[in-house]
Amino acid sequence: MGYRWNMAGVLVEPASMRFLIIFFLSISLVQAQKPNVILIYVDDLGYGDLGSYGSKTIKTPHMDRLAKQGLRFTQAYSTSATCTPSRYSLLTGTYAVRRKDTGIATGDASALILPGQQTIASIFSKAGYQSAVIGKWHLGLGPQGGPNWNGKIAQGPLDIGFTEAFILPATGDRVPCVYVENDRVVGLDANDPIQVSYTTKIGIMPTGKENPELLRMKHSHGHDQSIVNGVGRIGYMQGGTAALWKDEDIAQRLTDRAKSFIGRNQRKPFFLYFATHDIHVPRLPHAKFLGKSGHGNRGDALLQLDDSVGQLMKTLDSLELTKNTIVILTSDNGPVVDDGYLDQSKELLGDHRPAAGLKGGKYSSFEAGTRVPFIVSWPAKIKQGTSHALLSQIDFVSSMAALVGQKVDQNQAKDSDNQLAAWIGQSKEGRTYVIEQAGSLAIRQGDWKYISPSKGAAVNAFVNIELGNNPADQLYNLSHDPAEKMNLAHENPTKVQELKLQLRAIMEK
Ligand code: NG6
Ligand code: CA
Repeated sequence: MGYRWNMAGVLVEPASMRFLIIFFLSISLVQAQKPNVILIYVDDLGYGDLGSYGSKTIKTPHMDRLAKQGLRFTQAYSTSATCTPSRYSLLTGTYAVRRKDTGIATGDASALILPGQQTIASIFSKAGYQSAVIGKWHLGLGPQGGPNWNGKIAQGPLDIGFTEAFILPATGDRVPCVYVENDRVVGLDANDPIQVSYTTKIGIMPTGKENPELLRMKHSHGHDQSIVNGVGRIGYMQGGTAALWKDEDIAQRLTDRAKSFIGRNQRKPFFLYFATHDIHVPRLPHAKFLGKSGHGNRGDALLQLDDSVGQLMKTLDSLELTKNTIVILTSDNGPVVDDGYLDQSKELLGDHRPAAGLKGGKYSSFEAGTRVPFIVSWPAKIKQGTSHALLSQIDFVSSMAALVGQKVDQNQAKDSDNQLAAWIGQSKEGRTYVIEQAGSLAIRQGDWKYISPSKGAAVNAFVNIELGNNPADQLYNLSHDPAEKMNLAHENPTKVQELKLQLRAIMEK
């Protein structure tokens, strides 16, 4: 007497039945409570570009709301001062500098992360998350020899753990200027196949070099190959006319796609890697934003970016997902004003200070190259405030794995530590050191920063940025000298030696 059928069709006594019910209930509660994660990975956003990081002239209310409802970090770093290596490290948890082929990728590069390799997406997927990448990819696609633009593109985001992808293959200024959805170019006409070359001119599309009169936005350096939508790009392409993106629509197209992903997955846990094209060049914001910042196209692109973030937040609000969604907003590298197009950003910069007084910028080993805004919002768990913990994006993989209870294969995520407690404000301590990759390799440990010797140019005259390359050792004390003006290497040979050895030991790991 008293025995019942359980859900699996097995006869059990009432006490065990109660236990089973509680067990299944708690499992489903845990399921229900799994937080969603949105990583907003902005392109080329500087430490001083947001109101919440000191910008006075360009208004960024939505990103500031994120900062206000969450934690704003002051000492957080991307791993590199350019895009491809930062993204590689972010997604894999291994410093890109360990590989020779992770410099800025061309638009026809083959996949840098191979099928089956562990990534943050594969970890989220294992934890039962839907995971999408929407936006800029720039990590190569396809097997050796590059992707097949006219068929199924093998070796893409779907092969490394993402359940859905809607991407720009490389950057806005690199051909092919088309979207890829999952593993196919969107809107491609089979009778007008795409060809791409990064070595020789192909096809009949005019180039910026030969036909500058056809350009609606002139380049200041580079960007004089195929003209797409009146803008010179890097690389040559032919065909794919029906599939070409419209630069002015990119932000909204990506935002709409992200909103739809959130809407479709509102009842499942999801991970959204939202990698904006803004505020990278070419900066061609929608007419709604053009001329609105008073600071040229870079400022206008910031307004557009803020609007995209606002739309995502509104979507979360309306679906009542805000509370249990972790939103992280950060950047792949520091700021650059003229990155190759004459778009009035330099002329109208005015008092805006994209790097907030830090030295250098994009491409640089100095602080502005990699110290970036970093905001984490999670209303259900995180107290508002500011954290000075030392953070690196290299820890995204291990920290998020810890969040969702997944094991990390440390052989594959060699450099990633679990820093979840610091990321969600439960600890004031972050890492003891960070590695910064640019023309030379730097290490920051506490307040000390050591930049290893490099023979590269000291200044990139095109972008007007001090790169931090120096044939001699450089040592700075960031608490006394945040702008890295005084090289203290001579006076502190012991510190130089200590950091040099530490850097070597980490790289030999
Ligand atoms: C540089 C481009 C620059 C930008 C950068 C990559 C020239 C002269 N400059 O080579 O415009 O595309 O590569 O930026 O071509 S990143 O943010 O994707 O790393
Ligand atoms: Ca970038």
